[in-house]
This record gives sequence, C-alpha cells and structure tokens, in this order.
Amino acid sequence: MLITFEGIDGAGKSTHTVLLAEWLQSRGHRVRILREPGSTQLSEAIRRVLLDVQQQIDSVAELFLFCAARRQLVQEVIRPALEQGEIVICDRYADSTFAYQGYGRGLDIAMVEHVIAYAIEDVVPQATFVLDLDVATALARRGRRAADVADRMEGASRQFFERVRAGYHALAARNPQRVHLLDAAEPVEGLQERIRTIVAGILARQSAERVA
Ligand code: Z5A
Repeated sequence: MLITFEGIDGAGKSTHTVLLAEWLQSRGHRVRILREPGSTQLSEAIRRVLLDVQQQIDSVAELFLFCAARRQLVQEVIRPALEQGEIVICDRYADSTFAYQGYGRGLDIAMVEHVIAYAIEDVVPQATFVLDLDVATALARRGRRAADVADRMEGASRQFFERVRAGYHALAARNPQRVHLLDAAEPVEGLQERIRTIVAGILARQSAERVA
C-alpha cells in the first residue's frame, strides 16, 4: 500500500508521515518512510541540484528533474517494497509535480500529467492526504523552524504558493476517492486521528478483499 502526504511546505507533512508510520508499526505493519525528491542516491543528488539557490533552472527542466528523481525511486525502492507487502509512506509524490510545476509554474497540465504518468506507470497511491493550509500560516510555521534558510523552491513568491494551493484543491476535486483534503490548521492530534481512521478503513477493505 502506498500512502502519500502533500501540501505546501510547512503544512505538516513530515510530522504526520512519522506519526502515521509509528502507529502502523505498532500494529505490526512493515512500514517504509520515503521523501521526495530523494530516498535513493541518485534522487538525493537530484534533490541537491533542485533545491540549490545557485541554480537557475528552466521550468520544463525542473519538471523532468523531479520526475527523474521519482522514476528512480519508484523502480529502485517503491515498487520492490510494495511487492514485498510493505506499507510505503511518501512525504510528497507525483501530486507535488501536478501542483508545483503544473499550477505553480504554469506548465501545460496535460503535458505535466503525461510526464508524471510516464515516470510512475501504475504506482499510484491508495490514499493521498493533502494538508491544506493558508499560505501565511504555512510560511509562519516554516519561519519558526530553527536554522531555516530558504532553498530554491522555498524562495518562490507568495503568489506561487497560492497557485500551488489552488492546484491541490483542483487535484482533490478531480480525485475524490483517493485524495483527502484535510484542514491542516487543526491540532496535530485530531488531524492524525482522522488520517488513521481513513487508513484503517482502507486496510480493513484490503483484508476483506483478500479473504473473499
Ligand atoms: N517539489 C516540487 O516542486 N515538485 C515535486 O514534484 C516535488 C517537490 C516532489 C521539497 O521540499 C520542495 O520541492 C518543496 C516542493 C518541491 N518546496 N517548496 N517550497 P522539502 O521536502 O524539503 O520540504 P517540504 O516538503 O516543503 O516540507 P517542510 O517544509 O519540511 O514542511 P512539512 O513537512 O509540510 O511540515 P512539518 O515539518 O511537518 O511542520 C512544519 C512545522 O509546523 C513544524 O514545526 C511542526 O511542528 C509544525 N506543525 C505541524 N503540524 C502542525 C499543526 N497541525 N499545528 C501547528 N503546528 C504544526
């Protein structure tokens, strides 16, 4: 099972990724936490380039770099882990590209979706949690973190993040079964409880299907 967390930075993805993994592990599941871009040697190298403030990266080149990092991760880690029955939780995945490169950068959405599909093939999440937060609050949360220096992506304008947020809203409207749009202004505990309830429901359905 593949679960992904999405949202503008500072929304709480990393926080909920770890809490969900701990809960699933306590229930006996084998869980793997990954982040995007990253989590393979090549993907981490691409991440360093993508986030480097010294780089001037064309938007289409940026799209290909994110998808190259993802393709490597899918082939090297995610697909084999899923085949072994592990639960994979990814802090960002393909929907980030839809929101950031499609809506944020304003690239042609059909082209972006085509490149994403080519990179991930059939490795689509069973559940995606979009942590929805207004941009000002997200930026304030990010700013509270110690030693926070804006990377190349974080240095984008406030309007850019507003477009990214709109992209996530569009994504949720288009994929109501898979994508759960959650209010990330809620306290962590209540939000995590709702996430666990949704995941528990999917796991119960999966085990009922295996028995049938
Ligand atoms: N990117 C892209 O453009 N295209 C792509 O395809 C992909 C990525 C995959 C990667 O950044 C950048 O690449 C990202 C998108 C782009 N750039 N931007 N901008 P990253 O992986 O380094 O960082 P991030 O994904 O943006 O995450 P983050 O900044 O680490 O934020 P977060 O994981 O969403 O939040 P957090 O660290 O869990 O929480 C932030 C703080 O808020 C922390 O102090 C928490 O304790 C606090 N928090 C969390 N939840 C709450 C609640 N509910 N209430 C109050 N406070 C809370």
